Amino acid sequence: MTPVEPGGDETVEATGPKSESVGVPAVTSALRLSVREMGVRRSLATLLKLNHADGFDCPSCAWPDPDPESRKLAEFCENGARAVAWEATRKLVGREFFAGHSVDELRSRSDMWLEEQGRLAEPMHLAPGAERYKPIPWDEAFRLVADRLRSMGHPDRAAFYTSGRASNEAAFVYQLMARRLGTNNLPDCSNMCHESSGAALSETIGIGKGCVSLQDIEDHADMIMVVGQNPGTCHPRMLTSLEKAKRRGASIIAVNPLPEAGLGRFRNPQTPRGLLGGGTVLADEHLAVRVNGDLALFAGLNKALVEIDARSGGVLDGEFIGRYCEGFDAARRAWQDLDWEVVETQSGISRGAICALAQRVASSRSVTVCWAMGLTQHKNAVATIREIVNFLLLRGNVGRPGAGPAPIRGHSNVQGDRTMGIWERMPDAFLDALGREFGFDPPREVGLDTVETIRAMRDGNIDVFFALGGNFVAATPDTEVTAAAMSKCSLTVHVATKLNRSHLYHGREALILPCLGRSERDVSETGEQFVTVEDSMSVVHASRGSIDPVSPMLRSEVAIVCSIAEKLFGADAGWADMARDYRIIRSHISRVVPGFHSFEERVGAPGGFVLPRPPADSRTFPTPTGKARFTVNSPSVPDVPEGHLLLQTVRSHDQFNTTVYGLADRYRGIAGGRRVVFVNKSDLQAAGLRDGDSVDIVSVWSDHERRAESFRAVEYPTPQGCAATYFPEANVLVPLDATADVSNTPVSKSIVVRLERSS
Ligand SMILES: Nc1nc2c(c(=O)[nH]1)N[C@H]1C(S)=C(S)[C@@H](COP(=O)(O)OP(=O)(O)OC[C@H]3O[C@@H](n4cnc5c(=O)[nH]c(N)nc54)[C@H](O)[C@@H]3O)O[C@H]1N2
Ligand SMILES: Nc1nc2c(c(=O)[nH]1)N[C@H]1C(S)=C(S)[C@@H](COP(=O)(O)OP(=O)(O)OC[C@H]3O[C@@H](n4cnc5c(=O)[nH]c(N)nc54)[C@H](O)[C@@H]3O)O[C@H]1N2
Ligand code: SF4
Ligand SMILES: [Mo]
Repeated sequence: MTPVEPGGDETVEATGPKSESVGVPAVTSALRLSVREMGVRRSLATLLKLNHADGFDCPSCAWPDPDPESRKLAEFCENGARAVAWEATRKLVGREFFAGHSVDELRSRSDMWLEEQGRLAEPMHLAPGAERYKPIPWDEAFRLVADRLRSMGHPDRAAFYTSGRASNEAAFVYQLMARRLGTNNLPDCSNMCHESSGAALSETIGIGKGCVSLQDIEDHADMIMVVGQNPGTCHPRMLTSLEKAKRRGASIIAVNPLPEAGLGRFRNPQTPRGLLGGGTVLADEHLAVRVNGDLALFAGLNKALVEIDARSGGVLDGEFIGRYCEGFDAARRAWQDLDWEVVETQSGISRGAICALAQRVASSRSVTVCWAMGLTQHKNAVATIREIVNFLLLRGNVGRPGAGPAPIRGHSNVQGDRTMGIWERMPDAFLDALGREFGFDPPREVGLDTVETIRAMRDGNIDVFFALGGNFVAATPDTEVTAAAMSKCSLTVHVATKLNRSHLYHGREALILPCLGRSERDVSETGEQFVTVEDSMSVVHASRGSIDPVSPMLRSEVAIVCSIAEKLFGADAGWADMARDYRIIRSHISRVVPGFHSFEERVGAPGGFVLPRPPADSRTFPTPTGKARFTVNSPSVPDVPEGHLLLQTVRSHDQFNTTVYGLADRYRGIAGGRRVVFVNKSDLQAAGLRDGDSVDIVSVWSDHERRAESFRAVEYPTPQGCAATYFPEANVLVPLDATADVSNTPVSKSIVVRLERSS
């Protein structure tokens, strides 16, 4: 059986891509859901606090908030409201639920059904060999985890996964617990997400984060490229910022194999123009690049820029290159030698179109490039992003207003978690500071990332798998392999808000530890606590829940981690104090993490503070040589045999990662189901198929073929040779060993497949 089953009935309707986004229907549907899940009182108590300086941070994506003075009463999008309703529902999953459903039975339910049952209400334990989870007192659960961690032969036999919703405070105590135990095995969702961005940016500009602020996009950039990103669905309020940019004259270029609705006409529900008028057309141009053709495209753009400069001068920023960069000559030679035919074939974009865009770039004062998963989940993802850095460096588009690289983060605090030390390879300076602050010697060997953790579990090398949030089994590649790997652990522990598939594909023994969500008040013995988060633009700010916890049995993530650590390391190690008063954690952070001096004071300011980003702040590049680096990246694409397609996996409008809210994908015209595969008309014809046919997707890899059954073929405007389908259903198709160079991110957007008519 395939571990991830679709939700709902599968009579899928497909009516083609839409060219317009947002507007009133979206907002009404979000409000209806809020009232259904939370009732009127909880809806008001949450939605009016969402993304406000005295409220809580949206648990959905990592798009930044405007300055406190310019925030509106309703400072959220449809998806933010939906995420809150999903979290703040009053439905509970407690002991009666688990008594009524065996683990086996729950496995036959869809992901959507599992989460729909409500919030996890109390700690649950699955004894070895048992069929059902049973309640366990918190203290016993903590002791059990500590005992198992203590009895492992080596600290590296544990792995501590983090999903990007954990607060800075929770992440900091969590990594401290792992390192005090003696391991750097801290895999996280970032390994599957923006790891490639971090790797490419650190190497070239010296920091693994973006260098752009909200003001750069809204007020300064005169060209914004949105590459491999679907903001209408995944970062909806970005459309508001793009609209502002557009209305002051900036041009917006979309680079995407799919014509995503968000970049077409945008009807902003917060303006009369959006409510009553025709809205704003955002993208000036859509380049329908082939899947994974971006490296060729940007190399082509760079070649064209160099050529135009050679012809008419004044295009490259010679002064910037001379003063701040290295490696330019080698890169220029590589562009000169690059064959236009290679560029055109790999990118699917004509030389004429690339040169026209280069002209436009050459006459733009400041260019920002935004990107997300469309770039990071390919074999050559790191090279692609390095080439984008080349593109920016050529015209000095780093370290001045409106210019720079902008990786747009996914989970609301995934960037903050990394800053707090959730990484299997934190630099020595961080480990030194951590060791000094807490008087121990942190482990120095590089730990396991996500893919390596799965391999280690599969090979019987992990005893305890601990997850701070997330849905490891469904989100990671090679679902069947991962599900089997989990069962090799002696204990699997999930700190979670909702029941999900990872709780059902468990170790010999398992625990589910229910925690508070962002929207809920967090009251400890010393009073009400707040936590902090960091958004995509490196702004750190406070987040305070505003409603009563849905169950009195819930604990905060900080409290759960500190309680386990106290059992492990003893009562005098300060863990209980940190759980009682988060200011103590912040004070430790202020001495360990760069950029956090006077943390408590500065985070008290409305809207918080911005972390230093030397390339953006002062054109300082903290690379080993102190220079920004041009790199040589030869364009490449996967080898796709005749009769095969390159499949990418995307999110629908009605999901947040493995959380499936509904079965529609409004902007792509899909309703009633998720098992669809979007294919170009000519590829359907070549395979003897038609729109509406039922097909199996078969992925081809060196070890063996993988199959996902019964998808509805949807004729769709994607470049020839390319296809798209939804994750997590498609994760059965992604081989564990198919990962990006350098970043080791699963290549979830470059899967070589063929379609076969379902039998
Ligand atoms: N509603 C909603 N919001 C979310 C999430 C969610 O699941 N649902 N998830 C959150 C998370 S964790 C993340 S990381 C972000 C993800 O945000 P996105 O990266 O925007 O999300 P994806 O659906 O993965 O879409 C990737 C986009 O890249 C395009 N693409 C695919 N392959 C290529 C390629 O080779 N080249 C180019 N140029 N484009 C390509 C796809 O067509 C699609 O438009 O969203 C966050 N926000
Ligand atoms: N094929 C394919 N696979 C992908 C991707 C892709 O594009 N294609 N994208 C990848 C990306 S970008 C990412 S980020 C990963 C996501 O991987 P994960 O972060 O592991 O997955 P999520 O679906 O976000 O996790 C959802 C679960 O988190 C728990 N949860 C929600 N809120 C909280 C909270 O406040 N605290 C705690 N403790 N738990 C909470 C709930 O129980 C919920 O079921 O998936 C990756 N997998
Ligand atoms: S754009 Fe992202 S962070 Fe902002 S309200 Fe929408 S989902 Fe939440
Ligand atoms: Mo992500």
